[in-house]
Amino acid sequence: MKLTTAQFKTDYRKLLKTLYAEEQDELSTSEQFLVLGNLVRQYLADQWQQTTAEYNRTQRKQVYYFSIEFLPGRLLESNLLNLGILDTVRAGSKELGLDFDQLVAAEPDPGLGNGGLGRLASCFMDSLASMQIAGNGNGIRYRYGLFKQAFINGYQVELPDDWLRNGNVWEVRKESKACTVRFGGNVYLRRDEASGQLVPVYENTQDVLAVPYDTAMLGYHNHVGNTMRLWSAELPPQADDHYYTQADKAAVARITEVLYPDDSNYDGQLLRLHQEYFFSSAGVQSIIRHYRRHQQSLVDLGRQIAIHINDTHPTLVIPELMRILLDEEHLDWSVAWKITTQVMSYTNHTILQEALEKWPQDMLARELPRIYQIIAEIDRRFRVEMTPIYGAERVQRSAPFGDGQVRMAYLAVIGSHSTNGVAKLHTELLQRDVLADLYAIYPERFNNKTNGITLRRWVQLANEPLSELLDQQIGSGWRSASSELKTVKAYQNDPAFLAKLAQVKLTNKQRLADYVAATLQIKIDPIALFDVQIKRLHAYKRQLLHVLGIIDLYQRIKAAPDEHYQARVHIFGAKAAPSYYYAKEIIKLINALADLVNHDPAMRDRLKIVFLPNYSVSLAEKIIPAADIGEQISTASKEASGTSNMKLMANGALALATLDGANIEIRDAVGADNLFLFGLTVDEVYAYYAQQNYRAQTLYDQSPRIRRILDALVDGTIPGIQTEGRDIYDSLLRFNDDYFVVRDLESYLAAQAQIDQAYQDQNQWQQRALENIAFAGRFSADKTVNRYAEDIWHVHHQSRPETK
Ligand code: 4GP
Repeated sequence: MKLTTAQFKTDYRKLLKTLYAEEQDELSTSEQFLVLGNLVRQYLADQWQQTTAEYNRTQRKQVYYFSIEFLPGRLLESNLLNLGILDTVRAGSKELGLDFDQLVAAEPDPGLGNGGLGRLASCFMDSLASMQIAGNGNGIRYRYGLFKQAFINGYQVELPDDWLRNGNVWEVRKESKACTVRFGGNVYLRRDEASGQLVPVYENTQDVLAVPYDTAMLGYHNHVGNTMRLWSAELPPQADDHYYTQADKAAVARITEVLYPDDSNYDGQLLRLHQEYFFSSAGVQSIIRHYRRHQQSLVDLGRQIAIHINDTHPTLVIPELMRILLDEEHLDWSVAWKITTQVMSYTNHTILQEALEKWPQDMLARELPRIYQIIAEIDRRFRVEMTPIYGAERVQRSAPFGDGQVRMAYLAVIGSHSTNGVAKLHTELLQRDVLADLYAIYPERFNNKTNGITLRRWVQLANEPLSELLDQQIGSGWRSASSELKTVKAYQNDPAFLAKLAQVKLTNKQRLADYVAATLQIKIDPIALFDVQIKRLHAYKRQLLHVLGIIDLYQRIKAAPDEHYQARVHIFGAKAAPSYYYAKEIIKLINALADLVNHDPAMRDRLKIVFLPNYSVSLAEKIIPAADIGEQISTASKEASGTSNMKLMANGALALATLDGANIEIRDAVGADNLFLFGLTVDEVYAYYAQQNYRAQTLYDQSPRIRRILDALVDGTIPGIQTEGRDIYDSLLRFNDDYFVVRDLESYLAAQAQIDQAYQDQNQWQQRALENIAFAGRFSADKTVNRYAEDIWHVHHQSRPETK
């Protein structure tokens, strides 16, 4: 859009007066943010309204991306960037005497997700709009986000994340578009006298009103404003014959009160089931209602809408759509089923057994009786159809019902036309292992869609110094067409350019160092190598391996203080699920080690450990541009894809990585010389499983170095971890190290030694960083959503947005 600084200033002053009727300097930073946010809301309104109107007018096929988590990050800057007025507003703010960076920081960062899965959903929202795909988000408006993490005495404590405290400038409440979602009660089918059709009769249900809150998702310089719709649970309006009490109100509000704080882990609680059905049902109802307003026949539904199931949490959209088509639209089962499978598609995000959702059949029958009946019929028909072809055993292993439970991933595969994994290796493992029986039955449904990230947020916004350097060197075309990043490779032998690249990294490291000094009072030197691991705390992601590597370095410096060591700062960001005891012990270990190392004069200028609390999208934006090394060190096979690996490479960090998830594809893109690989391969891990011949204790007995490192957990080297140190030590030796930490330790240390060596030659290091940046376009979410659009959703898209 077009905006002059003068116009912006006038608009800001006017709105400030309307909203607060006060002088500018009376407002707090947070209030100033609210004025600016509201103003940007006004600026984007045209674009948003016109897109919605255009979708209604042209009846383009719509994609609905259902996800129980979204992690959009702060929206002020990204909306300004997408509108093309970031520089103008920044300059105007300055002239108004506002501290723009402070206003940006005053925006709450919506923590409506745990990690990769939720952030991927938001990267996709951004790319859908930028690729001009008619894509809508559908999720839950949690009153409280994921907890705020603080450390007390090195232990994680969880504080409420009251992100809506000052309201949310970006959302619009649309009570007129509310839906009713039914829980519990009894249901039976009765033949309607007049029409002769079977209709369900519900008794004693608990009805909950789902109220949507819409947020605009803007495309980059293309005048598109898509919508992310988040649902909030409320009581239905008071009826004459029924009164609700305060307690009723609180019970209903609980459904959307708080996000389940668990990543890659399944927690089969009733409230979670309610959340899942709540947003699935409300979403599908509103889609069909909207569709019905514009279309006569439902037979075309599969050509007009696509519903995407992001992990199994929204799988109940399948029986819910069947319910509407059968009970309300009176279609035959076979017609309804054909439409449903045509509409639905599913992404799996993890192969961890503990993360595969299964609901007890009796719980589902009690809580959602009609939905249960429909799933039972899906199960019955699946068995009838497949048993003669595939045999009873395979069908029993892969049907929706099994062991008294409803297996949600199986239901998702059976009730949709597409199932995808999120990296090549992950998709292979789904086919070979986790979903092998269903793959044998429906091979044509399986496909891979390697994850991607939006470079707009993760480079343009997070790393302005790099963006400006790229503009100078290769022009700004890369900002809308990420494949143009490749052209920067032409400068890999240009020492002047490499020096500038090094300077950019240093600037970012200084910025992070300032932030660390201000928040943690730890002084770190930007000249040191910054080695970063940022992700949820989980045993399979192996933060422990990283910690053991640091213990090794600490011990080596202690033993030979006069040697030369590459100065290092190890940076962590990680939340642990509140009930994940082991993960919390690792947090305590990291903090205790940090305490020891950061106060030891022998470590000064050589080794520092920084554990930044409350890892979030906005913290990631600070850390990633400053990283020299990004650790992606999961046990091979366990990390479905990873996405911080892509963000880090795009910012010129080199990966220290196992051959897991998308790391393999990153290696293929940049070449094995431009990252540091180590550790067991998937085949080796699977061979250990098959032969059951892994013994961590033997490795400990054989290697003095491993012994010295592990002993530090229990011999008092690190003060304050008597319990934690012992538990972790036991997990490795007594309980035989589920994630092969000990097995990979020496190979990890060797890779770290290579890194130290490589870092000495800064020219070559920058060449490698350049190579990573140049190939980051391959992992642009724009490309990923285009592949979804073509192969799965079959929707019209534009592969290159017009730039205005
Ligand atoms: C994550 C996977 O662990 C990660 O490898 C992947 O990159 C990400 O999804 C996006 O596909 N899974 C979760 C989860 O966040 O809750 O299962």
